[in-house]
Amino acid sequence: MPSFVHIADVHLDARLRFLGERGGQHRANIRAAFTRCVDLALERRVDALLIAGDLFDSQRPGRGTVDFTRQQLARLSQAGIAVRIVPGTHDALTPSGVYSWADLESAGDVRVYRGDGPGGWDVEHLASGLTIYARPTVEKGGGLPALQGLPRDPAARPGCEVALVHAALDLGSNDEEDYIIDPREVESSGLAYIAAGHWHTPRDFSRGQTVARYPGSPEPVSLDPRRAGQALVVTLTAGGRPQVEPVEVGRIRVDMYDFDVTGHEDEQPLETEIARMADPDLMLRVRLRGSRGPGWTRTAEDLAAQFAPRFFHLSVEDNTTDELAAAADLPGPDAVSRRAHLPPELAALPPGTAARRCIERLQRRLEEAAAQGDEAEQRRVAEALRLGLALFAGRDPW
Ligand SMILES: [Mn+2]
Repeated sequence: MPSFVHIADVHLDARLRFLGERGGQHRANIRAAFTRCVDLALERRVDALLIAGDLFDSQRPGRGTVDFTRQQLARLSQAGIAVRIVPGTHDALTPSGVYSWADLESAGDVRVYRGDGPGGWDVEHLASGLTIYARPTVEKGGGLPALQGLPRDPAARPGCEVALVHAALDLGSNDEEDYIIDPREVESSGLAYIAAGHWHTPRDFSRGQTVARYPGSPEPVSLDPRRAGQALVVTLTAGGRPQVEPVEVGRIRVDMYDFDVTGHEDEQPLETEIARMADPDLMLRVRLRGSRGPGWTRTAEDLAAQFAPRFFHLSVEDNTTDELAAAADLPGPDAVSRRAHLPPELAALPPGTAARRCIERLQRRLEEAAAQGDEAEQRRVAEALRLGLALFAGRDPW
């Protein structure tokens, strides 16, 4: 029976502004993780590598990155392993987008799905027996059902039908900018496997007979402490459920540490804790809250500067009561960038809820605005974020 490696959301050439000078190093980590995905496919002698969108972080990755990608894909082609790619949201199929000029197909048995069939679907039968249904992201999904109009082919081999999609799982909080996967659609799809991308953390959303997975990003591309770092080895079975084996391919972990300064005479206990967590492969977000005693002399910036060399990345956010009150003023550049990544109330919102997704979406917009240098938009979104966080946390924002 056919087997494949399923990855998504690699985000090659991500900007990673939050990492400052370390950004280049982490871009190298992301490349290395992608190389390990290719190695994995070669080692396991699978039939295909399926990439479920956001292989590239933008439509304009560097030439060097595109060449690197082509070389990696060529290694697979030379071993007889097919590569199939569906454009995602960052690398959507647009007239001048990355897939219009990167020429990945010249690497060999590589295909980027362009949605040439009815309803924007591509249907392909691979020599291994695998049937792939794919619909590229051509523009924002507009909240459309991701599996709508999927043209099941009666000629497909039983148990070998796979959908390759880049879409958000619908947990009751639709984001109208994405394609949406309704869990009920999963169950009624009749597919063996749904190879999904879009979520940067692994998730199993199998329903009924259909196995459905997000592999998450091979390396983290934000300070989201939920896990990343996996590729999935999927083996289809005759008459049974596909078997999925997650394999670690990432190097860097992200973690978050909340520290309440209330009742501590000075910063010594905090310093001890940070030192205990030191790890050169860890991105750590330390968040301070509570009210400081008079013995505290060092700022969050001082602490971050002292301990940063012992981590891959360290941020220390000062969310003590006074600081928060100050941050409630109209945001200056520092407050904007702080909120872009690290709103303290966000952790209180359970993952997957409408509130959480709303705030995360605003964060993304804020990062995009910052990346584009659009200050007016930054202020507008920062204000929306401030109000949203306060309201969701049950505070009076005014
Ligand atoms: Mn992505």
